Amino acid sequence: MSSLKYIQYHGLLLPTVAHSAESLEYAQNFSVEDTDVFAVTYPKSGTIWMQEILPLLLNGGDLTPIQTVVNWDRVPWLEEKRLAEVADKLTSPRALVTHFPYSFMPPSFHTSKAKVICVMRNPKDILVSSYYFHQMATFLEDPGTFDEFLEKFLEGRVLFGKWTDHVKSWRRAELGDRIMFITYEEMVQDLPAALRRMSDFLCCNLSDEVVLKIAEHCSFKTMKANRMSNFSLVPKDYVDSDKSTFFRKGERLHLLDWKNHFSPEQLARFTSVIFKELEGENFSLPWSLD
Ligand code: PPS
Repeated sequence: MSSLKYIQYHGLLLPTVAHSAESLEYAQNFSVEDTDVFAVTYPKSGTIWMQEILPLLLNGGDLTPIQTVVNWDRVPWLEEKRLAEVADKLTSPRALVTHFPYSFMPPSFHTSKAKVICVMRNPKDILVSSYYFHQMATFLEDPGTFDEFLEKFLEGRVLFGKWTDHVKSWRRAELGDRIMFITYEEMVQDLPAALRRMSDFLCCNLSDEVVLKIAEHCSFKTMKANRMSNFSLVPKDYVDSDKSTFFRKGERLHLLDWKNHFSPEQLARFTSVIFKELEGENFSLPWSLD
């Protein structure tokens, strides 16, 4: 694995394009405020979607931020280099995203009342999404064959480590009513209902009309066309759009796309490893893995 494309941070692989020793130190020293809201996602679980949703929930549906500020500055990643550039411009209540496992959160997060929305996605669809992302992103290692990438994923030799470690870390988190869990699949199936749950959790007090307006502006179709969110502003050197695009498919195809990629043997191997890793945990997965 090329040392230029990734850095190791306490055992996690992170792409150097967006992370550095300084950005990670900045994240650890970041002063979390009680009113901050974090969307926590393992990569490819709905991060960019939350960068669209959170500002609208928190500001009552004003479209200005999603139409005028690029997603990575609007709701920055806690761990990425950009945060230091834009932190001063964020207005309260601030929204951030992070791929960090729970134990990597900064000390000020633990002493704050900041809230967390943890978005989980079926790991088989994460794997497929990530596989295509690696083919397209020139700043990431070539994923190899699907079979090779599946092994890397199961062993945690991928960005931000093992999916199971990430999920376990947040499920164990002692955050009480500061954290809510939602699935990417719930959001695809009924976005207004998912937004209502998030809005109630964040005490946003939104009318049904505003929730529907937000759902419309956060639909796959609308986001795919929003140049402030569809990565079309990323320099062409970083993405090879002939290979794939960030918004890969149309609406409901996001569910169960894994069925088009896994062989029966791969499915059996994947399921048995994930089940073994989660053995003894006191939560169950919200989807069937078969
Ligand atoms: S990243 O690189 O970790 O920030 O990626 P992330 O944003 O977490 O996940 C990317 C996948 O989310 C899909 N996506 C959406 N699906 C449905 N509706 C909306 N509005 C939406 N916005 C983003 C995106 O298409 C990626 O999934 P795949 O399966 O690759 O298409």
